[in-house]
Amino acid sequence: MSAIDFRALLKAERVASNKQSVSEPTEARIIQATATQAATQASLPLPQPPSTPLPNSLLFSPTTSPPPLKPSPSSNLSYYPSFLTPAESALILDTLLASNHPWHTLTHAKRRVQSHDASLTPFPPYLDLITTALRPLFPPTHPPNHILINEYTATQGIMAHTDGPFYHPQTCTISIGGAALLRFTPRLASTDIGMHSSEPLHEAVLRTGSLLLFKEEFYMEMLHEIVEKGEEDTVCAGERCFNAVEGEVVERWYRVSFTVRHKFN
Ligand SMILES: O=C(O)CCC(=O)C(=O)O
Repeated sequence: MSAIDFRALLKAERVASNKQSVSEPTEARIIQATATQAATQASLPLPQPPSTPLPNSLLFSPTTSPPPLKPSPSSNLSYYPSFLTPAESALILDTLLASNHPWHTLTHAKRRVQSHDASLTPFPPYLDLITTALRPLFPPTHPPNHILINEYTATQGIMAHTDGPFYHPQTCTISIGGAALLRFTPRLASTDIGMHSSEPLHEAVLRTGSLLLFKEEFYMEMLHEIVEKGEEDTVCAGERCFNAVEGEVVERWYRVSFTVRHKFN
């Protein structure tokens, strides 16, 4: 799999899982990521070959697409609400679910992950579309060359962690499916991966089709996490959530994220 910090994240999730007094609910993945009700269905996604061919490029361009939403707390946190069109999102999700790239199911967190390292194997064409569109947002010396794909049910999250020193300190997260609230919490020391976090410093709602880019202090000095939830919604309140209105309800359901980085070789 990928870098050492990813292993640390798995370990942290295992520790947290062992602390839980109740077993995780038996969750199933969802057939149609475009149907909200599907979030409660107990059925596995059926791999479906995409109905249309891949385009030559995504519509997104940092110069012609709408600029990142302002105001954000820092220029090192940028939210692009429309990185993918609904048609592009559906095509990318279908291609992902129909691909034969191996998934790794996390033993305790239960979600499925895929790792793609272009320094080992070229990206498949549908991921090339994403990295090509993102390339202008990365320094030319550190182009995107690594993608981690996380698949979540409505109740799953990801423990507080940093992405670690094996990558250029910039992460791009693209979301398809349900929304999620990404919380940035203080990082106390380099060994804090997986520790219970204190109050979030900042939050960002990750909606379908969006791109969140964070770097520098958001990468180096803060942990990020998506809290594990029951079926209830998350309420995003207060000034710390820069891209939601106060009190906005964030609907959690089936979600896939693509986290794109430059991995040092
Ligand atoms: O699902 C997300 O948006 C976050 C994923 C993440 O934090 C990671 O891959 O390190």
